[in-house]
Amino acid sequence: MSTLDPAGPASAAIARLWWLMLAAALLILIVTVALALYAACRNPARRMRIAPRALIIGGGLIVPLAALAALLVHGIGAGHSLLPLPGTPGVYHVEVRGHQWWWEVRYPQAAGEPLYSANEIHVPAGRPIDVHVSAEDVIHGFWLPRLGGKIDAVPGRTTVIRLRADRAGVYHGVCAEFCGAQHARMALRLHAHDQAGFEAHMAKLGAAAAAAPSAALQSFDRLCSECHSLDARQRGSGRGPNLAGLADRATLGAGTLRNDAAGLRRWLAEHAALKPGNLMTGVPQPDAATLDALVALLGDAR
Ligand code: HEC
Ligand SMILES: [Cu+2]
Repeated sequence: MSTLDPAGPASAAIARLWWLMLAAALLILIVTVALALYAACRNPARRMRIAPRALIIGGGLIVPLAALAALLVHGIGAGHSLLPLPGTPGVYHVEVRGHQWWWEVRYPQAAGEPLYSANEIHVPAGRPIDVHVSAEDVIHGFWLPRLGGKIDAVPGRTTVIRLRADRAGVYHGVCAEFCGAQHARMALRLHAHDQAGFEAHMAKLGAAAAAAPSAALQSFDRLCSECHSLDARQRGSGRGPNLAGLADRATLGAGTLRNDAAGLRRWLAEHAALKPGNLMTGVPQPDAATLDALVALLGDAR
């Protein structure tokens, strides 16, 4: 998650600014130390004095003004590269909503209903992505360090950040604004695919959950559907992450556990202890047979 390992134009501009500031700070440090050493080594009788007025005007006005002006020029350039400027062709649009403590993802579709997912965002690589960021409850911070700067997720408004992943790959992110007890367990991932891989992923996500009525599904409806949907085309109540395509996610509980059969079992049995205070509350402990059935149901595609 290093900002110094940029993978897109927005983060590259920020990294350039960082290196520039480091270089300038180092240069100033070296010059200052050299002058101090020079002054210390000189014969005291021949020591040169700088008039106080010159020191104030030079050191207090000219140097900071020059430094701030240089920073401003570069900062404006870097900030500009994060803006969702209109008129850019081929922009892909995705919506991300912060919840305590997970990320809801909504993919508007050119034709048809939007698709919902959570904690992992899939996008095409090499294309500008406008991420429309909002929040359900408190202020969260959307941040994918290798792709761009942070942007606040504010309840009641939508902020937009433009990112681009130059190459296919997985990019990790975190919530960057303290949002309550489990702020540290609010990770997210962005998968950038080539066009074919991206289309395949979205088709898979949108495919009707081949939900043959089963005992597992009945248990799910009874215990879980108040908060979760198993169908990417349905948001459900929005109280919990959409669980369609859960098997394709790397983690459970927004980075709390690895997502495999053992992890799923642990999450269902111990989520309150693993992520204390998380809002999956009041779920009766499923008996062993129900637990097996739910793990099989959610781990389906694995
Ligand atoms: C009261 C609402 C509620 C109920 C009922 C509920 N959950 Fe959850 N569930 C949540 C919330 C909220 C989260 C997100 C927790 C977090 O990461 O902070 C969650 C997370 C999960 C996750 C992790 C998803 C991910 O992508 O990280 C799984 C799996 C899950 N729930 C399964 C279930 C199952 C199975 C049931 C039924 C036995 C159930 N939940 C019942 C609210 C609920
Ligand atoms: Cu948060």
